[in-house]
Amino acid sequence: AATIRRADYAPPAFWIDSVNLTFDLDPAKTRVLNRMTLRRNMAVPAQPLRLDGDELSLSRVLLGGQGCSFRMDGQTLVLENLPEGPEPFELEIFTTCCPEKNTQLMGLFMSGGDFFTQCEAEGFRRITYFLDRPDVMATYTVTLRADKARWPVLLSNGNLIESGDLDDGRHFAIWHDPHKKPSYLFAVVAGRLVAREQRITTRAGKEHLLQVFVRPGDLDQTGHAMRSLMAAVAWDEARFGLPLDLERFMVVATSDFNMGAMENKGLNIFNTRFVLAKPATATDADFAGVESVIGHEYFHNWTGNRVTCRDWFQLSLKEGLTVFRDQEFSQDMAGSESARAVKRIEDVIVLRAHQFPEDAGPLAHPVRPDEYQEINNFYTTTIYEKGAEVVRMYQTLLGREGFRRGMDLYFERHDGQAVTCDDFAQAMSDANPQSPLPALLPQFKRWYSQAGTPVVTAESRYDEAAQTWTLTLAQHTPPTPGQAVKEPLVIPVRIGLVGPDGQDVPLQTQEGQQGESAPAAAPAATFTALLTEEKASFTFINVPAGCAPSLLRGFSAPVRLQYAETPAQLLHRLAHDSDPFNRWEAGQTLLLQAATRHASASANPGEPALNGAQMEALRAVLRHPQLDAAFKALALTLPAESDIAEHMASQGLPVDPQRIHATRQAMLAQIASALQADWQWAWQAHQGSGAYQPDAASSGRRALAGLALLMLCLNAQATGDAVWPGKAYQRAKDAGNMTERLAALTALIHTHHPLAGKALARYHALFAEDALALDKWFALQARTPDADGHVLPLVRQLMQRPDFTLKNPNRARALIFTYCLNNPAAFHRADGAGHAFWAEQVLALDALNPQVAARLARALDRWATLAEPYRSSARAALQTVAARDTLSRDVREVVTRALG
Ligand code: DPP
Ligand code: ZN
Repeated sequence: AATIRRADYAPPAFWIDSVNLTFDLDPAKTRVLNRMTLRRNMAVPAQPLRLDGDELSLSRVLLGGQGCSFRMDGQTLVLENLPEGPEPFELEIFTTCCPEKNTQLMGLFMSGGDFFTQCEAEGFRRITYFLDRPDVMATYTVTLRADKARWPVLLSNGNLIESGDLDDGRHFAIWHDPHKKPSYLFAVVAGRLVAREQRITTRAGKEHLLQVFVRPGDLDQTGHAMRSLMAAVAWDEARFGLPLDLERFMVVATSDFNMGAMENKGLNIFNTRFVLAKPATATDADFAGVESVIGHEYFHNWTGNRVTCRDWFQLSLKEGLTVFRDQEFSQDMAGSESARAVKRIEDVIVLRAHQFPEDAGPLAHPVRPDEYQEINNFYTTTIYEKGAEVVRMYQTLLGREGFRRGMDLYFERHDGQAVTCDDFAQAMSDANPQSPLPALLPQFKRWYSQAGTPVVTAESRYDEAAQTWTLTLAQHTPPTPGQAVKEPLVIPVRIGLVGPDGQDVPLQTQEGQQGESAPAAAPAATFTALLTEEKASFTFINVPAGCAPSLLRGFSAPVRLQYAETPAQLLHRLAHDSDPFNRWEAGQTLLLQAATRHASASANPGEPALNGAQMEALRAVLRHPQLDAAFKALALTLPAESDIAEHMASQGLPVDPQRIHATRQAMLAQIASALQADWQWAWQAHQGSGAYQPDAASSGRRALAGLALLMLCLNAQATGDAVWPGKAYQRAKDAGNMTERLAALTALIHTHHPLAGKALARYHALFAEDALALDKWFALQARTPDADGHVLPLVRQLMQRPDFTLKNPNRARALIFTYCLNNPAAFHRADGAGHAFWAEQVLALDALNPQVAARLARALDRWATLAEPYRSSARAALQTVAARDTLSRDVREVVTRALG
């Protein structure tokens, strides 16, 4: 397949100013008439017009109303004899496409009998021939015609201009979008839908209509989405001065969708998973997911739509920035300082669980990639989550106000344009001439061009006589595919010192030091050191003896920190660190170190992983009178098996998924048993009362109670006690909300309790008609801890059910992805059967939906870190897939790079 390179970017040879589309919607054969006004881009040498197409049937092409000559170059429509001057000309193209056969879910497709579109990144070319690239921006007028009884609601971007009835029971609607937009933001929906509506008046005094469209039975599940949308509108105006620019803002839910949601101008299309929520079927995490994705897509209206990307290499320009914005939104919505910190911890957990492995693996790529074969493969956690961390570092360097000045300048300069990551960086820098950024900008921009997670090594030296403390920081970024040599980055490292009494020691530097403490004058508790060299030292004065350094507070940069902290210092910080992120991190480091020791080949598996002091420290957190339940739940949750695996891989240790699983289970059992009385207390003290609320405090309480129940059932599994499993069964049966029901079910399943089967059967009977609740039922089982290899046969058996289908991405993700990606010990089997299953499913999915198949293909990214025999069987499975000659470009690129 051809490699597309960022360096080859050239402006388009033509501009498209306006597009007038008419759709005759029909599942088997939809006719599309595309009338567009184009003009030559006189700034570039004359070239033929080359219009992108994909799986279209072409009927006719007219130039200025007349037949004209054209030719096909593969799927590309080429016109040579066009006006030579700059004057506009009109082109009409008639095509047809087949939505009901569109299992890729790109372009125009059917879901539940309704029509939807997905055009990002290159789906518009599956609707009509076009310059399907984001730097070609046009105004769109869209006429939709369809059977009125079957598709009573007809939607497109912008404002409804006219609608009415046609002959033969058909009707029409005409939509006009006044904002110029790239084709990837185009959308059409036609279906039997109902809407929750809300009129709002924004700060600017303008009135707007917000609508959330769903299928008729789902209206009672749209309240949370609407509240989240109203909150997002208010937040963007208050925090960034960015108002809603449309009379009407629509969100539509579909149950067949490749991604989470899509920010089409004024007509966001969402996976039902991120719209529908009611307490009976949605967990606290689902409620939080709806809020953050509604926020994310809404915030794209400015960061993505008003200012868009020049080319797809700049994807993080909109995605990294918009993830940063949705993270900030969710933090602000969470309220208290402690709830904000919990959100930050959760975001970092996601980054480390997904982005760090990507950055260390064969598909590592920079935040702004240099090349790709299939752009769909680059909607990655590096572009999104690492991109968001890069944006966050501007805020760390510039402060909130400086960051806001940068945003203001970015919009002042680039509103209505298609721009690059460089343009964003330049606006941040130019708006903050007094800050350290302008001098560091070229170096800071290496965050966009260099792949790989930097390793920051810290060395601490205390001089008791002089009362000085010197911290030496060094950075090193390991090589990644295609990038052998790395240059030093600009790394903001926020530093604190926890004194012997548990209080922060004020940090005073000697004069002439780089870096900045937050309020300039008084010595602050946290100092931001800017590491710009390969190695640098920072000295602080008036430091008493016995302090514990607290480094990279708030996770101030997306790096791996290596610091040989003593066990006593770790325990001290777990008890006292004023930075909640680092306090949590101290506990995780302790647990990760214990797990790594226990899981390594030389360890004695009979020995307990945690010692008495460590257990007491965990007990103190659990019983702490001031800490929030949400924080406690995070601090008492063991690192995932995949986190332990990555930690071991980063130290060059072979990854044995079976040993890691056994270690983690042993640690769970140890914590369950040693803290038994405390878990009982935690369960009882965190029961809810009153109606379900998804707020941070209530969710935290449920998280801790759920963890306690799991621990109590684990302990019961060891002792043979029947009381706690009985309680869990009752809860799984009677819970008033899904969070508690799922926690109870999980406790039964994870302890292999005989009641688990009965509880699962009840669950299925209760939710047989609810697709999202059923997805959880499949996922729960795919995540069962393996006992003698029983999970793979279970997964295969579940695939045979009439309510399983590979064609629905949510269902495939619930069962197959959960098994392959979230149950490592069941997946990496000694007999290789898990890997063979993976190969089978990647190939089956690839025939239906390459984009989804390519995601599943990523499950073996880290094969090279595995111990034998897992490593060989994983490679063999990759080779099986790679040997298929009919692979999509998507899967081909993933497996080729994985095999290196
Ligand atoms: N729909 C995806 C997102 O919002 C791609 N833009 O991130
Ligand atoms: Zn996005």
